[in-house]
Amino acid sequence: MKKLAIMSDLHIDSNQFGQAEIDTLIQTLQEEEVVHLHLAGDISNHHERASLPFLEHLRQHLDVSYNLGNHDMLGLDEAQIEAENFQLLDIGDRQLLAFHGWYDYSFSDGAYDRILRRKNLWFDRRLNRRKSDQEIVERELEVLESQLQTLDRDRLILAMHFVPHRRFTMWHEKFAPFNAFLGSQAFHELFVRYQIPDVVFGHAHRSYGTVEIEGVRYHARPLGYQREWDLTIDFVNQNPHLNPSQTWNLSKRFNLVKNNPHYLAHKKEKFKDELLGSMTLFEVG
Ligand SMILES: [Mn+2]
Repeated sequence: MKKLAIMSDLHIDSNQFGQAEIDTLIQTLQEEEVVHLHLAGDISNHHERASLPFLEHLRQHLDVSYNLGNHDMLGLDEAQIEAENFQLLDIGDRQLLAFHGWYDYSFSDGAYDRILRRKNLWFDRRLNRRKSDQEIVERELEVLESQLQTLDRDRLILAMHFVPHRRFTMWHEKFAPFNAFLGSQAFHELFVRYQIPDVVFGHAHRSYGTVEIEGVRYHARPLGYQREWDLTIDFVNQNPHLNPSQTWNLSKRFNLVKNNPHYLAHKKEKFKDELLGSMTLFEVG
């Protein structure tokens, strides 16, 4: 059975993907009979220098498509971002509509001026989008709805980068202030109205698996940063002597083990499982 795989948040630059990681990814996809890989954003911070060569490499082995995440947008102008948005692809007996998405602060109950000040601490301060965040979301919704009106929704899969429902926002007091920049509830409302069966998204580096809300099946299995990977968290848990302060700070935990030869061997052994856990697979005939 041929499959479509959707992954997100590979962050190949931060995660230092080299030949070994790329080979394991290709091998894993081939073993799963994946004929098409879609990447739902945050491939890297360097779209032209890092992501495009990576995508070309993958395309020697299977079909690859993508939509942009906020990290991919670094250094791109609005026309380049627009040119990559809303791609419609026939993949076996399913149809994939991929778009970037954005955020409109609807996941935050904070005051508007505080949200704007907080944005100066967020990665996206480095992006140069020409419209307000609300205007960007309105435009995404407008184009999306015009497409949904014409498509056979029963076989449709949507892929986007940003978070479409507040169920998938963060509760931790350290991260909750940044919910404003995760996505918009307006996407979910549109999906329900058009009875969309499957939506895959990423952005918030937390894996929820598959969760159905009001008839929409959401799939969230971002890879995220190496410090967040199961294999890293498991290794530190299994080797408490390497973490004498018993910290749960993921950066600190990763720094304690990242050059440890036992960790590197463990990573090599478990990387395929990490990839498999970070793929949403659809049988496409
Ligand atoms: Mn992101």
